[in-house]
Amino acid sequence: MSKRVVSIQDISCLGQCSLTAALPVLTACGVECAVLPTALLSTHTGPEFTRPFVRSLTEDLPVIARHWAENGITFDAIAIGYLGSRQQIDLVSRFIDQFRTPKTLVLLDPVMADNGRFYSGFDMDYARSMAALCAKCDMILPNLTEACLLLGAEPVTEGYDETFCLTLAERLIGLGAKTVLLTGLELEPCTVSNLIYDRDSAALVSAPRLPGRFHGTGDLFASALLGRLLGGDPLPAAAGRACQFVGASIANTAPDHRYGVSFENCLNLLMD
Ligand code: PXL
Repeated sequence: MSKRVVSIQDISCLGQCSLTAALPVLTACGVECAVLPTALLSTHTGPEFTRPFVRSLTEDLPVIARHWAENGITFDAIAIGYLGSRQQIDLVSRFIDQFRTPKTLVLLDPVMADNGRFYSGFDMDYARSMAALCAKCDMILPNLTEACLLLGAEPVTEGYDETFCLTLAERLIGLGAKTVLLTGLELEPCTVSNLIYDRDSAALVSAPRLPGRFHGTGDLFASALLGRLLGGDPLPAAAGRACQFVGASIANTAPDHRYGVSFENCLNLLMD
């Protein structure tokens, strides 16, 4: 029987990110993907587009959750991505309390910043609420900027080394998550590394860094990682497979396609 995940994040109608990435990726991994859309946006908020139309679905989240609870629905995993407000963080926190069972894996990508800066609409108050949500999660997947902001520190973007990342990961474990996966690190030239860290072990999963900056790769990585984990891969293998999938998707993207990556022809890499 396939596993069931609920993916909690916005639906950007166009943009190859958030739910339009999670649904196909988790499905390719053989996982049933239910969705709890937190907002409807005409596109993502990246600089490739003008300001998008946004309809918040905040009020609808508890109604949907209540209906699921009424029908006895449970989830093997709860995957949290881009959220729009501190109120939504609180609602997601309650959703975890309502739906977590002893076997549920709760995975949080604290999407709010990259390259040393908050994305549009986020600030330190939001980062503090996100840090509190980490305590309820089994695994968190911040990039380096998000990791610093979760800890209330100035974002670091260059001149760091593995020791610095290990210290950061140790401090993030202090927020309460069992496993930290620090994504998108540049520890060597032309290489992208992910640091997997928990109380007992630390491992680096690395791949060649492809030139350019691409939107939505973090969302694709998070869903591929979760899909492979639920498919039975051990964490380092799942991270390796997710890295390979994202790398191939970037390589498959035409240079003039700026707003996302063309991952569709690479989904086969995630299948058994
Ligand atoms: O890819 C992360 C993401 C998801 N959803 C929306 C975004 C972003 C990043 O900017 O704007 C709406």
